[in-house]
Amino acid sequence: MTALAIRGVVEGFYGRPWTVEQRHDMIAFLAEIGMNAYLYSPKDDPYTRRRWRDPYPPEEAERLRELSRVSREAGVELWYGVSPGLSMRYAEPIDLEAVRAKLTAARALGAEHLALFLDDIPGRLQHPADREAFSGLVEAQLHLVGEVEQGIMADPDGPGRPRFAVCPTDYWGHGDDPYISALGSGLATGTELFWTGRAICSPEITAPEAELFARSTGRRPLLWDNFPVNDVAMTHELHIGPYLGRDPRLADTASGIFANPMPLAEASKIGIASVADFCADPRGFDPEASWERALRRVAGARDADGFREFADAVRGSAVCADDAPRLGAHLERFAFDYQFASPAAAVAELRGELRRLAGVADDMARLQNRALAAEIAPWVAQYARGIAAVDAAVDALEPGPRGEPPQLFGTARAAIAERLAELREARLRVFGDLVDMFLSDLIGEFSTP
Ligand code: 14T
Repeated sequence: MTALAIRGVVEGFYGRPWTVEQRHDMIAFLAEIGMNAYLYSPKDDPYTRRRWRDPYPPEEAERLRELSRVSREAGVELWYGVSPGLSMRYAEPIDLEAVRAKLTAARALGAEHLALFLDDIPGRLQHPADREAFSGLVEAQLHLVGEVEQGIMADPDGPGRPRFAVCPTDYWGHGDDPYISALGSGLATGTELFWTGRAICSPEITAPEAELFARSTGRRPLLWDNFPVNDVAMTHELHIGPYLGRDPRLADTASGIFANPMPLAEASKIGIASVADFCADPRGFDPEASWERALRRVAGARDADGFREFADAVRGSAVCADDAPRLGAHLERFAFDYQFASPAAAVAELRGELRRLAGVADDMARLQNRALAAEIAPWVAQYARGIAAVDAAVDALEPGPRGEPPQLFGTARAAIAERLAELREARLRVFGDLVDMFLSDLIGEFSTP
């Protein structure tokens, strides 16, 4: 059993950063599930990115110091990442010094390891002086990285032996694209290089891909896994499904994994717990079994079964394509039985199931884990709306003789069309496309009369 060396969470999403309490609670959770790293770099902490040059004011500095104390006591290594790329002038000594000062300050506040993030910034040099001084982005960035490597990482007076990781500007891709190959080849030996896989949110990350990355960059990738993150264009999704598509052989071909979570800290624990399982033993990892355990761990034994039922409707994510398989099976059964067995019995059976699911929705408001209940509330409301809409639709059917597919007409059709419009308006993704397609079919949305 080979565990990955670096196993952790990067608070690296866009949106409201976690609160101090959520962060401390998360560190305790990481320790509990066997992770060993927490990387602080919320995109919307002004001092990591937009105002990266500014030092932390005393109060915020104190928070970082406290975070390092909490981490140390838990046995979780604190990393700090700065993102200077939005306004960096690579040829400007003052800016190089400012990056160094920021990272030095982070170490002084207790961060053990450091990271330089160059993601989501202009892909071309913006300042005329930079274009003059460097052949291109790679050369400019290597100049900056070199300063940090020599300035801080080689500091004989600094405490401990820090690790250093770079997030490149092209942080996803095949692993041997010209930018990443050139950047990787220019880094110092021990410097870690982040990679999110083939895509930003990669459905799969395979060992051959990681090997290609390693060959072209001179180092195994440090995986920045954009799971269960739901920021930017994904804010209408709740990512509490299973962790799929990670090659067991990454045990030998990656240097570690940082999972990038959701702004919803409590709900993120589900995905994070499965990433921890994978990191502990990639070859023995069973995604579905790990998921079931994670759901139980976070929701608690009392609520586990109901929560499992709800979670089935929001399994989908970049790594998981099967949305709501349980309701899906019932709807498939219904469509078949309505047409080929007994329409009335098919309606009765589906309505029974829907009544059960409506009960699950009610239970979700009463979860013992209150933080979890609050975070998932918008999706639970959408879940309840979806179930109510399907129930209303099926109730309005007038089952005739067998052989006819279910169809709604007249005022019933109009009423369900309205519910469908409401579901779409809410935009929250629950049941994947399942309920939408079911209702759309019943009202014959796209069939010409
Ligand atoms: F650094 C990277 F590895 C990375 O993933 N950067 C960001 C990350 O902070 C964010 O949470 C994640 C998921 O949205 O993806 C990157 O951010 C993006 C990616 C986009 F495609 C932001 C906007 C995009 F259009």
